[in-house]
Amino acid sequence: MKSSQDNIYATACENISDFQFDEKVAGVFSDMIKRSVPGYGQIINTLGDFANKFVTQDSHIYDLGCSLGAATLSVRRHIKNRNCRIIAVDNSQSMIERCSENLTAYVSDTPVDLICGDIRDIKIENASMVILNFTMQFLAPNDRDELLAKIYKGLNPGGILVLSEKLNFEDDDIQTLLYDLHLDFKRANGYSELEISQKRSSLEHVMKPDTLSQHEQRLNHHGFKHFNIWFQCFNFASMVAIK
Ligand code: GEK
Repeated sequence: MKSSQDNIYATACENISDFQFDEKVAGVFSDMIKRSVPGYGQIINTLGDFANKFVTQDSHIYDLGCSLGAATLSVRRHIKNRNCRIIAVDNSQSMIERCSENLTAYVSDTPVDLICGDIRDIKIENASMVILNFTMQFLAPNDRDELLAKIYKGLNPGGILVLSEKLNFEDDDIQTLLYDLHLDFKRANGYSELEISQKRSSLEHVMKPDTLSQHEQRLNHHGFKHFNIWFQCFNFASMVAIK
């Protein structure tokens, strides 16, 4: 996947507007997410391993908030069973256009329905795997319950939800420690103090992380029988919940 270097926040802006997944962001997204989310590459690769274990014949796989299609491509490479269909959804037209190009660059027997739409409006049915890879944190907190209820209903018994999110922590010292380690990660990846602080302002009203226990309680409440965190680096985590 080719991508230009992210320097969106490199020059000082007087008014920082709320972060949007627009054409500018879509054009640098691959670089942005790798330099901003610790463990992103490992999570993407492991989604393929989960697909290998959980995707069943004649079932659907949903990639909700698919961006440029990294998770869809990883899953599609690993599906062993026949007659599956991936439904990849994003409400950014710029992301969907680039995602479509990325998907057509590879040959596969598994069809992908690429939908430009809101994940809150998508019907989920006959699913053996649902992926929310750093997407739910962008939904209004009040909409998260309804989305998880719909996902639980649409999953087949034994189906898996992989939920990756930035986390908050109840313990203030841990919050500060892991937050600071993440800032160091961004600095080590070449982001300046100005870029870091302007991006933080742009995300302030747009991305609302939950704590691990909020996730666990919500997933339990909606009926998921098995839950655990399978990956964590600083304040970024990926969780699994099985129906
Ligand atoms: C990856 N999963 O590379 N409906 C549809 N799409 C949405 C909505 C919504 N309500 N809200 C946000 N998005 C990807 C990375 S990025 C995470 C996911 C990040 C989309 C939004 O347009 C964006 O493409 C994606 O969710 C979040 O594995 O940037 O930190």
